[in-house]
Amino acid sequence: MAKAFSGIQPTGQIQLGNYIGALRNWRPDPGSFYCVVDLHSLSQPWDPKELQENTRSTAALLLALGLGQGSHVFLQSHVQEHAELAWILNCIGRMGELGRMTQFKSKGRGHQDASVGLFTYPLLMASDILLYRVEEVPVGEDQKQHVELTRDIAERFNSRFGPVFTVPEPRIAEVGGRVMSLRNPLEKMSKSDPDPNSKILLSDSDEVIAKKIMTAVTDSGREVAYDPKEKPGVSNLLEIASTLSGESVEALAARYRDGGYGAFKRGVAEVVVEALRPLREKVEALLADPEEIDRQLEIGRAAAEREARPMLAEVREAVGLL
Ligand code: AQP
Repeated sequence: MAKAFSGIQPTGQIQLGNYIGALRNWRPDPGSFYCVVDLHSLSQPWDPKELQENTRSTAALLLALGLGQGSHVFLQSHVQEHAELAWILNCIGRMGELGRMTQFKSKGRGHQDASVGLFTYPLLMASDILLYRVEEVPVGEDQKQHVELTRDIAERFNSRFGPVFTVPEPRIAEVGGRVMSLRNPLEKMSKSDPDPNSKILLSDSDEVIAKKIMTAVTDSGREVAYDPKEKPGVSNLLEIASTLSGESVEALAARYRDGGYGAFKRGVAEVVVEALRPLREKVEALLADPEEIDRQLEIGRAAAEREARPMLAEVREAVGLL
């Protein structure tokens, strides 16, 4: 049982890709830490009130998934060691390697008004991970490059100052590591996509989920087949249904092959609705009791600090801070 760390940004409401690519693979093992990375979400323009709401609802989701039992759930900004280690790692990371991060290239490069935080946030992410001496980081495919950067930073630090950090591995699901937009299956599904029909939110009602899937962009032809290159829209829906039902994409494709896209989409919608409903109901119940959310986050904060404090003290000593 490997110790794991992962985080999720409260940059909006959580979408199905976050769930399939990441949250579903977070295991409530002792010694694992899961975090709402609220500081990361300041790297893009934000509304303070919305940030508060999204932070609370994201925390409620992690708690509803049972990650506060066994493992620990907390808010990044509640544990100050993250920000301090981030500064030290900012002095270890290099401009060139951060400039190669594809997320920065797509969201920030060439934009003079992009925040400096958007450029340096992978080093805050490295700090999040390295504070907890974990072996694994379960993430979606889009975050793999940042975990690889974390490994490079940890190795560089260790070779310069001694064996302080555990070097973690990314853990990425074989199917569902990159769920695509329902409106453009060549782009990943994203919280911040302004088109509400591009993404399924975990808070969407049964009816809204079904409607979004029925209107998802599919491909030319009529045949349901798994072929991400030629049929990216259908293949995306097959992957979504497969991860949530446990049936292989091949078995699902065989079942719906000649029945037309309508019957296929109805089948996918049913799987998604049934998978998300119990989770949505648990989140709604928790959100009705914000004090309980705060109580559980406080327990998580204390557990996280017990790990992060001695780790940061070791780093400070290694780099020569008095
Ligand atoms: N479409 C996706 N398919 C599979 N995994 C995904 N993840 C995100 N989108 C998909 C994974 O979800 C975890 C949390 O993501 P994040 O909050 O750190 O930010 P992100 O990767 O930038 O996700 P979004 O939804 O696209 O947010 P915005 O719009 O704010 O940029 C990560 O493990 C991520 O890989």
